[in-house]
Amino acid sequence: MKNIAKNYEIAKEIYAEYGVDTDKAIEIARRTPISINCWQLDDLTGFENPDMKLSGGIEATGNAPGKPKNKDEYMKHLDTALSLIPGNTKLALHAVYSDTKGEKVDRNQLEPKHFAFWVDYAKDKKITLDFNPTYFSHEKADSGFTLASKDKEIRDFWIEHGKRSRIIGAYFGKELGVPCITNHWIPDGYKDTTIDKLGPRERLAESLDEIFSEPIDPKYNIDSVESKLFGIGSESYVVGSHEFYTNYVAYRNNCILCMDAGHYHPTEVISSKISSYLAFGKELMLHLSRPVRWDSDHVIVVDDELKAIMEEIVRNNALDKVHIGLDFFDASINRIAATVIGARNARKALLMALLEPTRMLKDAEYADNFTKRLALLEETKTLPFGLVWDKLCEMENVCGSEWINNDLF
Ligand code: RNT
Ligand code: ZN
Repeated sequence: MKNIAKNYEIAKEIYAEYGVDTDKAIEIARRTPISINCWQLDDLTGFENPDMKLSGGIEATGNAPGKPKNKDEYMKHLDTALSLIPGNTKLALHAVYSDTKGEKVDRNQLEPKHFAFWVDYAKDKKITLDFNPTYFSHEKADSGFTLASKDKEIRDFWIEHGKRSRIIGAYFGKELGVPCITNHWIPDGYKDTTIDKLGPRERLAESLDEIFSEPIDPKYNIDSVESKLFGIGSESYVVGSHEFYTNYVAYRNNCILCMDAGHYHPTEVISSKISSYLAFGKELMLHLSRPVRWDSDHVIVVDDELKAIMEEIVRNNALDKVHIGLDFFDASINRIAATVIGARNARKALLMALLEPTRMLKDAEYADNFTKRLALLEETKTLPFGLVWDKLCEMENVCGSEWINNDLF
């Protein structure tokens, strides 16, 4: 058995030599919300239709056994996952996780009551909720276009879905006392060389204007719009590009930008972009994901980019400005464990950033002592992070590293 208390005392002393208060780091790491994507548990199947075919150019590849067969099984798997995830947790739902009690309710008819059971669940588990309209996996998205469609009837259908999603988000926020982030991602784009790139973007701007026309108190709901570079079937042109949404957010000021770590050129990283939004006082939503060669949505690991993202948030004092959400789906490994691994990694990386001797590093930088900056950065890599993480888990009543003895494996 590990001696968590004794180990922690040693770690605390070592970090103090670098001017880092480990108690404070743990406290902030515990209370910062991290929004866990509900869709890793069942490959984004949801409850709307058991034969759901995922569309929109996103894919959960693999066929590991154990995918939940129905809502009851899904909820049990979620219970297990949550029991292994420490810290202030939000759960990000998608509109297809509604409960319509057997009644056929289309996406443009969804109401808060179809998600009331989630509010009860969240209250019971002491978590809060985020929301995502599902602008895909539906016959009205079969053309590959939704809010930017040239067909007004299609656009109107999805505009109504967007509006209703915000109302559901506001309901979550009101009930749970924490603003819901309602994240709008659409698949719209073309596979091959596109001639009119402007028309669809003008239509998208207009559709969004209509969706956001009703003001909602940000105490209850904040909307985010998620950009993308390409998808399967939209390799050549995506209407909702990074530049499109960056401009939309800046000019309209009615929503915030969501950056997904997998939605950029292979050598482009979101960690380097965060400060450019903070410089203008903007809030941001993040989808932490791991693109392996493409937007593959692998489970996030504690890699350089995940650490860099958390460092940017912490170094810039932006924990209340940057909303941290997860977005991955891997069907080749145990889906509950995948959720847990990703969620724990996000909070681990956050704690790592909070344990950085940022003061000393900034002092070296401002003194133009770049040699010291580099030396210090390298020294921090061997500090006893794991002992502090074990302490955090113990305080949360969640297994530390011994969670790998769980019978999920
Ligand atoms: C797709 C986007 C989007 C989805 C989820 C399921 O490329 O990343 O966030 O993954 O809405
Ligand atoms: Zn995403």
